[in-house]
Amino acid sequence: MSRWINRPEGSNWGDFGEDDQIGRMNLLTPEKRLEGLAEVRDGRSFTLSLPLDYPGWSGVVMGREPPELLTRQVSGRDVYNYPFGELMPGSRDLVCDDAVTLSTQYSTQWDSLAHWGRMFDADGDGVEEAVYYNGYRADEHLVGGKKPYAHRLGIENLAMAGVQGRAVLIDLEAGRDETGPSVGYDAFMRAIAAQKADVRAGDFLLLWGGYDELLLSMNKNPDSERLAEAGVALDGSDNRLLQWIVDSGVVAICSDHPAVEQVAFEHGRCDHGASFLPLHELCLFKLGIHLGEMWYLAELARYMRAAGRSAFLLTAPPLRLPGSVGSPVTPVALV
Ligand code: UVW
Repeated sequence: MSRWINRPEGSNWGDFGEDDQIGRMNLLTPEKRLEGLAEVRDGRSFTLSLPLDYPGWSGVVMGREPPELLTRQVSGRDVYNYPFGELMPGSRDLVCDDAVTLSTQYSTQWDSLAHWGRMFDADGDGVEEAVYYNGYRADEHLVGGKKPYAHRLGIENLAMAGVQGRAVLIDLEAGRDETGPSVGYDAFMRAIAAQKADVRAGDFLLLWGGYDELLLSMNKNPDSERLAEAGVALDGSDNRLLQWIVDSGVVAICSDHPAVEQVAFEHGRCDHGASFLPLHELCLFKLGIHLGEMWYLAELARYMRAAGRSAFLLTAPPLRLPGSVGSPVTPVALV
């Protein structure tokens, strides 16, 4: 039985198949991967992750906490500098192991399509229900009916999609005017034109606005007000910009900003029916475009600017963590 009768206006639900769980990643074909490979000219690589204990705040976004390393014990001893001779007499080996508790979306991360849903009458009975991309529900996937939750649209789908292909980095500063950190359609077009960037269907779109360097300079003691004032990000309320995303065919959008789009917390409310984060709604809920957040892009951006280039090969698989809504990621750009 189909999960939906009504699909949201402007969505592509069903276009990639009734049970599709990866959305636009379907456009990442073998040809696109070869296009990515063809952009490699210098053989230099850039690691696009922050240290995962950044930003340094605690509980600020959806209760997310920094990672906590733990040491396990065997026979009452920490498995740290552990003499293996305790288990195997005669051995002179030493072992260190550890464990970690991790908010999967605390730092450099992928949002899976399970991250953002909305209330919508998908089954056409006049009553709204809680649904996600392609009509998937969250509540039917509990493991044994209780926590931990495991979402069928979770990050494992992305992990198995082979996250490697042609990417284009846009330096948002190049198009921005002095009116603030919000980048709408006009400023975005100016940035693309200034770089003569060629964004194609099937590409990963990476956006740099300088948030990463500011955050690093704060040494895990982030000044949220300064970050909000300086954090260059897309204006998710600009319909022309949203339409550009629809038309572009990009498979994912990744940014050094923690939300990719500006977050208007100060309004304290949404107009009835509106989304609090319209770009999240368009990308994760309607079109199946994965979002990458808090990526470290500064070094790559400077290198590409100096070289007069924008495109490269991106490799960025998330953890293959079944059921998880998000994942830390250590993306690599090969230029
Ligand atoms: C929120 O959870 C507010 O969004 P994200 O981490 O995707 O920016």
